[in-house]
Amino acid sequence: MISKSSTVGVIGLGYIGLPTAAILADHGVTTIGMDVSERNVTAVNNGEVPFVEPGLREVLERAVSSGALTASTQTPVADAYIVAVPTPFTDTHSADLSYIEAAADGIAAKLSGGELIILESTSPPGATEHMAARILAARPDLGPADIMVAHCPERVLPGKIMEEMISNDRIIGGLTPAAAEAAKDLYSAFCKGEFLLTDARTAEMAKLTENSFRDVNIAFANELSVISHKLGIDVWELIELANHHPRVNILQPGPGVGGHCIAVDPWFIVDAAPEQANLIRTARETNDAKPEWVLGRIEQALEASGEAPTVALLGLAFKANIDDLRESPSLHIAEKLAQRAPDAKILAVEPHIQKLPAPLEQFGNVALTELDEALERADVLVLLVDHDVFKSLPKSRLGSAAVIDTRGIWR
Ligand code: SAJ
Repeated sequence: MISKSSTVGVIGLGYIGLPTAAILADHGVTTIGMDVSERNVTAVNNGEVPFVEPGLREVLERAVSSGALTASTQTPVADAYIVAVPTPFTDTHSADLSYIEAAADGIAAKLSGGELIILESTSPPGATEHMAARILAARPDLGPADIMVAHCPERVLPGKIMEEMISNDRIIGGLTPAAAEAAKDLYSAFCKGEFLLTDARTAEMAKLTENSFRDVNIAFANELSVISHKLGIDVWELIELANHHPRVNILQPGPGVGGHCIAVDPWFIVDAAPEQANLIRTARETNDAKPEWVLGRIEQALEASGEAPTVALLGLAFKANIDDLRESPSLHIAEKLAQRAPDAKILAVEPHIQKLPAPLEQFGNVALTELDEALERADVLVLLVDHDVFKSLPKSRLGSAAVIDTRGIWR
């Protein structure tokens, strides 16, 4: 039985694992975080957050200084484990389960029987069963009845993780009903949302479904923006008007869909049922094609502004008010533009980072630039991310530059 006196090992101290570990510890549960990165582990033990997430630093500092949270590069002995490692996709859009497998191997070596093992990483259908089988294969002395395994997908929104981790409802899919109940006990330590118990496969698919739903809706908005541009219609006004209908709720177009979730998860469904997942695949392709459409518009504007133009790209993160560049369409646009317009000077403005991201370093024509300087120098201004600092700019600051606003903030 998992109780407040249990020790919990959190495997992977990234965007999800670290907030989970900090919140668990802050609610009095002895928590040991494990990460393969020595740098991350040292940062956590010093109460420092290695990435931007509002509110996390305060909770982490409390958790570490109370002694409830420690971090290590070794998998700890614990009563329960939460696995929160990445599940990237391969070149063929299949899920890469190698991080889950490595976590399973580390945990297997520490088990004595009776432990609860929760997979939180977003996973294709069957991944939880795969993780359990891998653990049991490494420990022939244990049988399926000796461990409890569940999938509890995280559904928090980056930028609001600290609130949503506590208030969101939680889907809990057990390989057995007892495993689901044990996981519910563990999350009860801090989660105030409703617990929705099911089997592991349905839980895996529920998480993928939520993100695919959002991807399809954004693809609809992105397609509308391309159609509206052709027809000379303001897509943001169009969507605002349509959304006044009581049963219409269209999301917002942008430069494409990024991040490690919505741009990735629908592919796991396509990979699991390629013949059936037509709409989901088309939505992914529509969103993936949007950066190229934006690039075309930038190239036209550069041509119109004569020789050796200066272009400012406002925002590189995958969405507003964070520093996360994973699968970022804005970063992709910056990279492609640097390649395709060697004569242009590219000023990349990203207030949330201090250093030009590695993929842009190889180009001599890109510089990380302060907003004020970029506004002063740009012939073409491209708004890629709706960071608050850009939203609060008065229109008068845009000067005489040609403006391409992919988020509709300066209409
Ligand atoms: N985006 C648009 N238009 C919109 C909304 C988003 O273009 O109207 C773009 C964003 O700019 C970004 C991408 O979509 O590039 C994804 O951003 P997001 O805010 O929609 O989602 P994430 O990836 O930060 O978080 C999602 C959330 N899922 C849902 O809302 C269904 C979150 O709850 C999940 O926990 C998270 O994925 C995850 O980890 O799976």
